[in-house]
Amino acid sequence: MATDLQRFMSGLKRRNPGEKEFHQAVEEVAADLIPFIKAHPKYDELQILERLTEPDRIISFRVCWQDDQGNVRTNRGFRVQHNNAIGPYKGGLRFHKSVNRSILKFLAFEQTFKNSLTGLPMGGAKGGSDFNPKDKSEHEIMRFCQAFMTELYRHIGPYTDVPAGDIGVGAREVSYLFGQYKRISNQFTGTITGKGLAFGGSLIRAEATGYGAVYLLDDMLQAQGQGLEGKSAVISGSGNVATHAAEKLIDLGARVLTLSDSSGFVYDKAGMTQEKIDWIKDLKERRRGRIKEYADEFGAEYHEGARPWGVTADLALPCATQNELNEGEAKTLVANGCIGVSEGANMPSTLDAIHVFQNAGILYAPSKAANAGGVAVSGLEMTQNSMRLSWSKDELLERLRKIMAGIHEQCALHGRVEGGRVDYVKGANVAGFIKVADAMAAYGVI
Ligand code: NDP
Ligand code: 2IT
Repeated sequence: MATDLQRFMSGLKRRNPGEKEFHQAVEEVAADLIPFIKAHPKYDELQILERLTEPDRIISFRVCWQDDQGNVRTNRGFRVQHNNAIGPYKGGLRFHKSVNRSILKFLAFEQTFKNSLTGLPMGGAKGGSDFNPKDKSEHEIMRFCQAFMTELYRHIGPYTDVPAGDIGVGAREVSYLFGQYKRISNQFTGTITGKGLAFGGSLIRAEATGYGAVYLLDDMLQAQGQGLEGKSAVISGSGNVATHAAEKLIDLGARVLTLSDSSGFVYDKAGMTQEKIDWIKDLKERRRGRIKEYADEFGAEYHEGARPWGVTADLALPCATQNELNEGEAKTLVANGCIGVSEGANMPSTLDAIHVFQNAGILYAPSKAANAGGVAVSGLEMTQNSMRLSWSKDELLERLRKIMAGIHEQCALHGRVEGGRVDYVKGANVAGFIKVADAMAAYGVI
């Protein structure tokens, strides 16, 4: 006989054919929520889970621009406005050749739970384009951002939907997007976060996702009477999230052994330092180079076409992309003595990999909890924009630290399982759900 979860998933798959990333994200959440809803039937009567797995709306549009040779190029742009029960839609924009509806639907769905966990009034959304920024000139990137915003601007606003960055959308792209938004709308509002400090941006927004993922790991270790000091860590990615996670780990006394990009990973047995991380930030942000150059510069090992999960370490932080850590790799990490995983990326572990971590009983912080620091400081950027004031670095670090501690507390409250252990997946799913579900219930059938 089919279980409730199987029945729910077969309906979802029928309604959303071929969207495998979306199916995966929903299955992880539904596995925890279906039993929770059974115990709290009011959510069932109101069909909250059914409604929460259907985005409020999906906007898809053509983006036409001209390359440096004058050729006309066409890309597809999207905004998935998933749920605004507890605040304006909020979530990043991703520019990557792999972007499609399924990927943005999974990201927007996850964002709704993540934003709820921060305790700030933000709904969930995600957007982006299949535009590949890698082989494009600065001028091409600017023209693309302007063309993209020329269509997106009518769907967003400070009380409607507030985009930000994600893969392929960093400070440069956010600036071009915001500049075009301001120009067309003729309004200076906080409609995008991750802005430059000169035009309404917030201190520590760039650092927040990586730092937050490390703070949560620290809280999980501390709850077991342990700490980060002296622990070794493997990290994937070398972008915004990965470099700032590395920076905070080093700051708190851990040893960072690896970083990667889509071509391969570097293994620095001597351990990375703040100077080396600064070098990588310059390599990636300004020079737009490849991680291999790190190995040449600092005499580290380079493993072409491979991921770092085979390197022995106490901690693992996947900070690149979805499904970058599979079941076999999870088993290797556990067999090599890994005791803690914190997901800087969104949905980096496959469902089977998650089950390996859960069955091994190691500390595992799922992405919707672990990487919530980024959107949390985006929320604080919105607050500062509304007040027309800016907080200091210390004030923001303190607020971020408290928000991550609050997420740890909520996970512990809702994720306690037999034997006193905390299942952070269950905790994050249930805690994130309750606030959104109660708001939806209060509105009636809409
Ligand atoms: P960046 O664009 O700054 O960096 C992305 C990194 O991941 C690069 O090293 C990139 O390598 C690597 N990467 C991207 N796609 C792939 C792929 N298909 N296979 C292997 N490696 C890949 O992005 P961010 O650091 O901002 O984002 C990283 C992750 O963190 C994403 O999952 C994002 O959704 C998530 N996240 C980001 C937040 C933020 O505030 N920026 C907030 C919360 C989550 P290469 O250059 O070779 O492509
Ligand atoms: O996945 C994410 O949480 C982000 N890319 C950040 C979203 C935001 O609005 O800052």
